[in-house]
Amino acid sequence: MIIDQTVSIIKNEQEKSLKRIAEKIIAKERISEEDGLLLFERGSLSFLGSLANAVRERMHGDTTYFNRNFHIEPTNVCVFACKFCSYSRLYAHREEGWELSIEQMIDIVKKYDGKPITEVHIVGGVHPKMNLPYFCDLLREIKKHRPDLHIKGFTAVELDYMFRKAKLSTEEGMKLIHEAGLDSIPGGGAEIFHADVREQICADKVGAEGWLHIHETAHHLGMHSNATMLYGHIEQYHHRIDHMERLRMLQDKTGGFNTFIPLKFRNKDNEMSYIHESSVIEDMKVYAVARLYLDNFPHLKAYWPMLGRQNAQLTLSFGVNDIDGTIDDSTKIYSMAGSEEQSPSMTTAQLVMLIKQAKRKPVERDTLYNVVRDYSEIDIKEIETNPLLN
Ligand code: V47
Ligand code: SF4
Repeated sequence: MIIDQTVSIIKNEQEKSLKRIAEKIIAKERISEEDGLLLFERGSLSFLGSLANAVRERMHGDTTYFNRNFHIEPTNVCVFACKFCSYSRLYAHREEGWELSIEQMIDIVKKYDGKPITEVHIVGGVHPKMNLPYFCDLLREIKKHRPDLHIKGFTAVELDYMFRKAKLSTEEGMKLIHEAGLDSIPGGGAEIFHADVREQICADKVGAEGWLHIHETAHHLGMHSNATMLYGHIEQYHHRIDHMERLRMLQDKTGGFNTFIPLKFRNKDNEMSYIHESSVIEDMKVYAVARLYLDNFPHLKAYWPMLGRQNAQLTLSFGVNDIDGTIDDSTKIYSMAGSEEQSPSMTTAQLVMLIKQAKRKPVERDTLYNVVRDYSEIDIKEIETNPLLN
């Protein structure tokens, strides 16, 4: 009896706390780390979903962005040994991997000649021989061929290695690579910032401070960047909150982040394959809490090649307002880790359909979220048959 009463008091206290958090969010007040933790621990899916959706609609209405991009993965040879990575091969085993020459990468760019693509996304392994001058040459060649293409490339992990090898400070290296043509920085390499987790899953690559410093430096140069969080492995809720707190603090300082991208850990063929993947319910909670916690991040993105199309569609009710791009079938980082999308590629018509089915408004954007075209009033048949639209 006493136990029952105690449980009921605790439950009531928690319900009151959740109500207070909801009131803060509705009043546009910032929630604390403690609040964030309680949302993960006690927030039901429907509670989190309705709050996150309210925030999303307050910020963006029904607008759901996508972009038209393609990916280049220069190599999967990597000096690091992240335990969750299914994609990389050590230099000693490089015959099992790939190493693209500048000519081969320019040939990939040329495949998109005449197509209304606005962005190239370049991310790969950290190759000991592909150095800063090599990538600056690549960037200059891409810009020479297609000056209007926005180049979003190289995670903070790749940049940190390149700059250190070139014996340059982060500021010097970033200035050099920006001048060579790098426009913005993708969000990868963040994983989980907390040292207790980082030491166990990716001990040898740049740590939280280094990752944040690289992004801060880019922001000071006027570049924008994204941030990711690899979730659903050994991390606990407080590690996720700590991760988002550090990002929120930097964003308060610089305002340079565009979008936050939670990345679901996939468990095929890596040293962490013994860990079960998170449930769809947990996935949706991560998106919702991210939308509620990161009040200064303008956008929340679901990366569909990794989540799958149907789950990506579902995230549109849990705070997400961006589902990345058309991509193409060349990206291997997720297919090798077990994603359902073995050759991820969606046409514009398919992306528009996916967004319209969720009763949202599909809008093509460029990397910096300038509107390229509003597709809400354009008929799917017209998109399918007009090569400029599809
Ligand atoms: O940092 C590696 C992740 C990231 C696995 O900024 C895995 O628009 C899940 O940077 N399961 C690199 N994730 C990808 C990246 C990215 C992706 C999409 C959009 C943007 C953007 C950036 O891929 C790595 C790591 O967190 N990753 N292995 C895995 N087994
Ligand atoms: Fe290398 Fe990136 Fe894979 Fe880590 S996640 S091993 S840095 S390719």
